[in-house]
Amino acid sequence: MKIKKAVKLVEETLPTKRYNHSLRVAETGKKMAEIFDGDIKKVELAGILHDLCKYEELSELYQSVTKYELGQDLLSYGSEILHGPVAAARLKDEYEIDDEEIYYAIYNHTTGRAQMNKTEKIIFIADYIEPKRDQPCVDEIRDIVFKEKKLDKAVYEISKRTVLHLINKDKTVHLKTIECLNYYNLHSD
Ligand code: DGI
Ligand code: FE
Ligand code: FE
Ligand code: FE
Repeated sequence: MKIKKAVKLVEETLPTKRYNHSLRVAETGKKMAEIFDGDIKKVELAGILHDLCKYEELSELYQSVTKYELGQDLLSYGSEILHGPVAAARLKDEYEIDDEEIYYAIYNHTTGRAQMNKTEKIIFIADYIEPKRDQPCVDEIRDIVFKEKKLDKAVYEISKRTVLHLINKDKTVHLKTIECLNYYNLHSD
């Protein structure tokens, strides 16, 4: 899919605020791809498209989990976990986006996982640090990326903050989120 078509699809599908977030994730990701020798075009496309299914009804997301055979275990999670996997599968199935790196980057953008590819790591981080994000101490993550230039350390710090945040809010933590936390604890540079 061409960038222009992706932008149009997201513009037509998502509310303006989320559309603008998607563009900022793509821009932040592109900057990171230059620094970390990533694939700029793949990062841009994944950034634009990552939240495509963010506003689908839960029932619709569940139907897609079954249709795309994403695994019945996903049915015990809400849309915050499902919107990535469903978007990845739909883009592959209906829009012929068959690049593996882009697929995994969109699929895992919320939870992360162990051993992410470079596009996947960049999207995971860019989603957290795009300029309008205002989580407490997000500037620390921006500095790890743009000053220290440590991608894996940024993934670890984001996972850690996400897990602490979820526990504080009594939310269930997806296994992949924990696997990501543990893997990048051991592998962050
Ligand atoms: O879609 P975005 O808002 O841009 O960001 P996202 O897809 O990274 O995260 C969506 C939400 O999912 C966010 O509020 C954090 C939450 N989240 C991340 N990991 C987990 C999680 N929620 C649950 N329940 N479990 C997780 O492991
Ligand atoms: Fe998302
Ligand atoms: Fe995220
Ligand atoms: Fe996002």
